[in-house]
Amino acid sequence: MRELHASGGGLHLIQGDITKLAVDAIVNAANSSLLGGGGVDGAIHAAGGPAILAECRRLGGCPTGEARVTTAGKLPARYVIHTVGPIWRGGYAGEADLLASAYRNSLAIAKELQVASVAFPSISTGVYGYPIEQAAPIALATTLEALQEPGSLRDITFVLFSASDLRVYEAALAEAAPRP
Ligand code: AR6
Repeated sequence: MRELHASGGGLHLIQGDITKLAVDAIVNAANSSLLGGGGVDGAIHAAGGPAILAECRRLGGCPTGEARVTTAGKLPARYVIHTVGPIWRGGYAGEADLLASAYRNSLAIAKELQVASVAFPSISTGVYGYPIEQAAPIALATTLEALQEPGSLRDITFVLFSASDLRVYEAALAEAAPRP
């Protein structure tokens, strides 16, 4: 595990299943219907139970790049922040800005909730096809920025599903924040 401690907070990279994390809020890589799907979205709804989907129904969807919050049902986390990353269309359709917005808007909700710990999956790099080598630096830059800002947020954990995804994030973190 690679950890970086910055101004009282920390950025952590781990391999695992985000549904198991007992953090204040986990982030879901949802689609704009917010009505569930495959990947991490399917895993969160399966483990969290029907209460999350019932709340999602009342939210009436979420545009790409934005985020919404529900409680976390049976999950160990307190909240699920649902965000919608961009579908990869080759890189010239505003994907990078939309991905950064998805992270920033998720973090804005975490700050509104005044939570201390948040866990993210690697948004858009599964079904949505965003190349992980290009997504990781955006994910890390936006979250490192949020940790520098004043507020309640202390710990951000990226939960990577595979060892190879973890290696990509570790390499990107070494680039973003070289060790002294
Ligand atoms: N914990 C952590 N990461 C996971 C887990 C898990 N339990 N399960 C999968 N991943 P994806 P997207 C990883 O496809 O690309 C859904 O159908 C996965 O290996 O879940 O943003 C939605 O409803 C990958 O690295 O999300 C949307 O329609 C990462 O999570 C669409 O997929 C993201 O992959 C969103 O696609």
